[in-house]
Amino acid sequence: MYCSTEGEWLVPIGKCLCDIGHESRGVTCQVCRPGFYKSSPGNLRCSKCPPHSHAHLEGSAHCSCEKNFFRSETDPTSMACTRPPSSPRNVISIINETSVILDWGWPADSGGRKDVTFNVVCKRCSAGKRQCEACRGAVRFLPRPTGLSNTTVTVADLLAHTNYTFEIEALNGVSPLAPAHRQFTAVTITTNQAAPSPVTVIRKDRTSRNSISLSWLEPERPNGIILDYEVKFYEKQEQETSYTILRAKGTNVTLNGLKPDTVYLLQIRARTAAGYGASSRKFEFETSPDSFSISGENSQVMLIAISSAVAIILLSVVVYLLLGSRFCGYSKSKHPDEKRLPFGNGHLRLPGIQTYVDPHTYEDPSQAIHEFARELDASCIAIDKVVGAGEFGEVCSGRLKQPSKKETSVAIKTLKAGYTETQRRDFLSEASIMGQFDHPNIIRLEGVVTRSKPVMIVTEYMENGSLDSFLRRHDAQFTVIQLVGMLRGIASGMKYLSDMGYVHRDLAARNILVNSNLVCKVSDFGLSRVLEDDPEAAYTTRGGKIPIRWTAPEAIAYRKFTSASDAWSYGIVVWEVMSYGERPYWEMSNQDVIKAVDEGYRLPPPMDCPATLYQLMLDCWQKERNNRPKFDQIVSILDKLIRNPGSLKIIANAPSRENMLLDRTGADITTFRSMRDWLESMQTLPCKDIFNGATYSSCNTLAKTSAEIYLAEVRPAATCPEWEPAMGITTL
Ligand code: ACK
Repeated sequence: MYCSTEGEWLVPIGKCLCDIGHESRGVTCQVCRPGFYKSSPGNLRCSKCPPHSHAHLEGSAHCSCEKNFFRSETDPTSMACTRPPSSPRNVISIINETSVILDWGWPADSGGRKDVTFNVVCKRCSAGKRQCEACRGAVRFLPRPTGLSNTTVTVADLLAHTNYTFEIEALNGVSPLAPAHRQFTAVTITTNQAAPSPVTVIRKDRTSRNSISLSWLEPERPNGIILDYEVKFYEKQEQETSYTILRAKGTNVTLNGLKPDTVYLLQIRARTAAGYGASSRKFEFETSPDSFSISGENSQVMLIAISSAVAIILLSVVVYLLLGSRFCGYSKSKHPDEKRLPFGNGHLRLPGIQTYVDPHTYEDPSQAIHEFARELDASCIAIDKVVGAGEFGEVCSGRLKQPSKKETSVAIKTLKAGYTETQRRDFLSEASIMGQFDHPNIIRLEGVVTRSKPVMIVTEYMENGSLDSFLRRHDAQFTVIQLVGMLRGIASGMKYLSDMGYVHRDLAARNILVNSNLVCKVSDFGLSRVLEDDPEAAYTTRGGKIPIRWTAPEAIAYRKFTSASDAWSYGIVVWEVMSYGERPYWEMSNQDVIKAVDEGYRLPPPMDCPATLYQLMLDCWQKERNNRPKFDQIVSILDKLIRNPGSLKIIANAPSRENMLLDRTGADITTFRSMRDWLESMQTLPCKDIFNGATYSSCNTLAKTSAEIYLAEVRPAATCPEWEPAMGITTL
């Protein structure tokens, strides 16, 4: 008996409890058998050790974890032992100038836990050196670099033209217990060139009646070597109707020939090889009302009291000489690069904007090839194996080792023996075209071998080969964001080509190559293709035929190939990607495809295709080519989708995947029907009668919802007003 707090005797009641590691058997307690445990006193039975743990001894209070399995401090003893997750999979990087979106797949093995998070480590690696250093400076991670629960992160404010390696590490609650087993996947990227950031600090050094001297600080992020600055100025009261542009090599300039006592507005922008950066804000300056020169805002104003006319003249002479000698350094006469370009209202075509040169315009084709492609010594190339058959010969993989350069993997297109001079010229024309391009989403030409045989075109090697077969091999294995990332890359490459004035004419998934980082690059820059009459043999690239299923109606009908017809083909590529390499229009004949498309039918959405992406396809397939989105708009739409993954959640599923076409001929025809029905009926009845059908209301509802998201969140309505009325959203 023992005493209570109230001073009364307490009589213990109840019964005996079995100790930890023991269970009650009748009136006795027995030890837990090996493989069983009991972690608290009581009369419960011993429990079997949870998965990945063991208890070799009898009477165990808990089970120990197997090798490489762990229990975190907060895990109950009844929980299975777990291990760190495996590394993230399928990392893709979408580079946009100096930022990169990294997206990856969930680890194959989460280690038996649900608390998986990701950390991203940024390292900067110099090309020559093996070692990388942690990224310094103002690199920004959105939303953050560590503890990410989503499988995507944006890294911004990187340096231009720089190699970075990102280690994406998967962690869970037991990862801190196994620090030696970091499970990460590394991806190495090279940032693109980027235009310089704006000039933010401009200082007025001196003003006179007719001139102003200015200096400014280099932009905070030059992103390359600044070639020159453009200084644009105009009288404030003229409101930019007439302006003058000066180009300056350094960070100062003198504006001469100004009106006295007049307010001028001025903007400066820097130029690098990547083009012009954004203009600075407008700075306001005023010339002096009289012949005195006054030092600038930030310098001390010196007002000299001059009592006699002689003194004024003397001072003016001195100041004139001083300014004159200082300004000479920046004057036109001493700087031939600083040109004065007065313009009225019109536009000014500034240097630095590159356009594509058709190699066929060269009288001598060998001149074009040597202008745009580097001649390689055949001894620098080692061929490893044949990877495919090109139109002119085999395509091989191999290695290129140029003097004082690192060995790189390359693809080698060969020209088969016995070629004619025309075949040789046609074969090499692809290199003349490719050699003019420099973009991360365009296949890069390493060089050509023309002075020995076999004649070869050497390009960067793309480990995953053509996009169509790659997707077929990996059916349903990527996240939507990964697919959109690939599409973004293709659109970015196409934007570059259209900016260069190059029309591809054969954009299709088979002509996109994929590297080991899932970066997609546009390839196949052959000769222009011409439609021939035989509709059944419509596609052999160099045989003068065109790929009907990928080609816009106006290009088929009257060979109107433009960047807008490339946009149509891009819509077909989006369909191919979202259907993992399905053949557009399935087994329909080319003639039937031409007829169906002409009558307003369009491919239906692939299975599980986000409504927003399907809307993009429909926009690319607008009959009126001017209503199709431009590639810069496509890139920005896809960027918005990537940044706003919620916009990909509504699925535009057709009732069934196969043999369905979507009629877009009129606003009242809004249903899906089987293609067989459709083909049969087309021969007998007007389509409209046939298609006024049963599934209208559900499809229409879906169309409305997806269209709302698309309009509200994705499509840049403000920048492309021509999209609005003719979008065909109500006809989905
Ligand atoms: O799908 P693939 O393996 O990828 O088969 C075709 C084949 O050659 C005929 O075009 C492959 N191929 C073409 N260019 C390259 C390249 N730059 N890197 C890797 N494979 C390539 C293509």
